[in-house]
Amino acid sequence: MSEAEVLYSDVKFTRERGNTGTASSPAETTYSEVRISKTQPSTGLPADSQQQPVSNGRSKFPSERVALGVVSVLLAAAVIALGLISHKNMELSQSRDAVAKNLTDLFKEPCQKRGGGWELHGGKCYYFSTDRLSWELSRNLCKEQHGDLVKIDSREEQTLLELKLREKMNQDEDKFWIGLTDSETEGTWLWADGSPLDTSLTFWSSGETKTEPEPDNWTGEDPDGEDCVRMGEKGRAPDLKCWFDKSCKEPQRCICEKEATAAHLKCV
Ligand SMILES: [Ca+2]
Ligand SMILES: [Ca+2]
Repeated sequence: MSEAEVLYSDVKFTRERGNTGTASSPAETTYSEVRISKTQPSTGLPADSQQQPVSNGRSKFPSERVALGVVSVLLAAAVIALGLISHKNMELSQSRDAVAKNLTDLFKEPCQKRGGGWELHGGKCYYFSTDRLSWELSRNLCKEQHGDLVKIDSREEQTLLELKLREKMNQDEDKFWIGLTDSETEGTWLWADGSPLDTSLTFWSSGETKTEPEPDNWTGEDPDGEDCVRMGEKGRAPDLKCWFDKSCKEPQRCICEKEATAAHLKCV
């Protein structure tokens, strides 16, 4: 055990003197350099050394503060990084949703417009009307929607349309106008755009129930004969042959066609 000393200087104590001398004034006695000993646990080190922990304690604070600062900076960086990652994930998610929606629009209902019902097939847009109109009014209907009555350019297109009409037709007479007519010159078939019919690419019905195959320019219904073409067989058409000439005045459903817009193959 060693002793640490605390110095209190000039401590004054007053003491009553009783009835001696001047009656009422107390005499003052001064005790200077009063020392009070206080016992402290001994470390076995010199006094200077015993004070070391205090000074060491102070010297530790800067390094702890530095450590805390580093941890704080790392935490802040981690929070910022998490925030950035979260934001990036949200952007990616939104982008993915937009792409998915575009793809859905492309393959589901790509040709919706006024009146609806445009369908994308083989890079072309088709509209299968439900209304029944004369050939001329049907053509106007297509033009109002920036198309025209369909022109069949290939066996593939005929195959596609023959198949689609089997789905669309409610009964065997429920046939559809196409853009083919010989109204200018009997027997000279032209497409609506004025181009001549390729005679190697025709699908006239063989007319199983009639004595003559199509086109027969039959006058039984209209004395002017039959100058417009409709197509479709509710059942499968033999070798895709399902074109019939018909009086242009008779109301029929129709197939409109137009180019898909190049950018996304949409029917707008
Ligand atoms: Ca005709
Ligand atoms: Ca006919």
